[in-house]
Amino acid sequence: MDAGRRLYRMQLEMRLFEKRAYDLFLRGLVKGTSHLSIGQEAIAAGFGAAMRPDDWTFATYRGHAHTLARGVPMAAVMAELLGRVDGLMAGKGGSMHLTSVEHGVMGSYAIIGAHLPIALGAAWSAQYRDSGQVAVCFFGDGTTNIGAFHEALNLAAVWKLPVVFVCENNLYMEYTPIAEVTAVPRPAADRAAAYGLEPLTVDGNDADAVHEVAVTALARARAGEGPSLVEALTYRHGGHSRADPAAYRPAAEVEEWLARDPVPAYRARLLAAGVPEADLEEIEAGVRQAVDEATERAERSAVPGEDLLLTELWADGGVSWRN
Ligand SMILES: Cc1ncc(C[n+]2csc(CCOP(=O)(O)OP(=O)(O)O)c2C)c(N)n1
Ligand SMILES: [Mg+2]
Repeated sequence: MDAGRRLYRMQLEMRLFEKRAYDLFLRGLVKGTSHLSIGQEAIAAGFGAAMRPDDWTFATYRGHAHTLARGVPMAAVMAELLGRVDGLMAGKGGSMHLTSVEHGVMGSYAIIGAHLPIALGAAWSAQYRDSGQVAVCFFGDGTTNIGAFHEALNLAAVWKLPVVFVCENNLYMEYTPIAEVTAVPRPAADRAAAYGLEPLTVDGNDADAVHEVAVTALARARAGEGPSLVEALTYRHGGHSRADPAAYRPAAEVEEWLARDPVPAYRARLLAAGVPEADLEEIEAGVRQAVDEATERAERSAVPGEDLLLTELWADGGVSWRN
């Protein structure tokens, strides 16, 4: 499959997977909360397509797309959302904690900013071992106002670590517009200079543009030239989490961004470039079938039994010495 078709397929997988996840939530099958990245798929796809299989992804609670972008099977992610034994973590983690070390998905972190220093640790290990691996760390605009963001950026720059920081600026934190609480218009790019980095912004709704930026940043990191900080401008179509109708957003703003939906825009670009409609329909039918199959497998999978309650838990044995 050529690069354009692949990027279209990846974005469509993310889109249809998350739409299905939302349907399953409405049916009461998805337990716990979940955060969709519908509207932001071009970023996960653009980076995912540019990364080497042994590179690492560090994601947030909004991490379904980033997990799929690394080739994690859809059925395992779907079953995890449903809390079933065939889930990625046997149903014990759920939507906000997707992890697959095998695919380089080094966790989804629900504490804002917590994973930036952790990504540095991975990058430091790659630098020490001279492995050529790169850590790619995704986070939101709101994260740029957390101390860990600044600490991580500074140390990454000082130690020239192979890490790419990707700020997905979707204009909102939970319910607060980022512009109301930030001293500069571009929360990530306008701060890059403080760490000796280039200010990089990209249209986060354009998978080709993101892919191009990703290829350059990854090559830089691999060549020992240190970190990059990319600010990708985008918009989430829905609310912050499943419980949020997002009524705080101006209707005109929502309209404007819906008109820039990355998935139909990419389809139109491929058509304009001469890709036959039938090829796109074939991709679409394939993705629809994959989502249906993943749903069926997830729904058929069993709910974890009590035997799993005490497996894969970590304890430091503290009770024996703390008191
Ligand atoms: C340290 C910390 N403070 C507050 C929260 C609550 N919280 C969860 S998501 C969120 C907004 C984050 O916004 P942003 O970084 O822009 O990411 P987005 O949800 O837009 O992808 C907040 C404040 C948290 N999870 N962790
Ligand atoms: Mg945000």
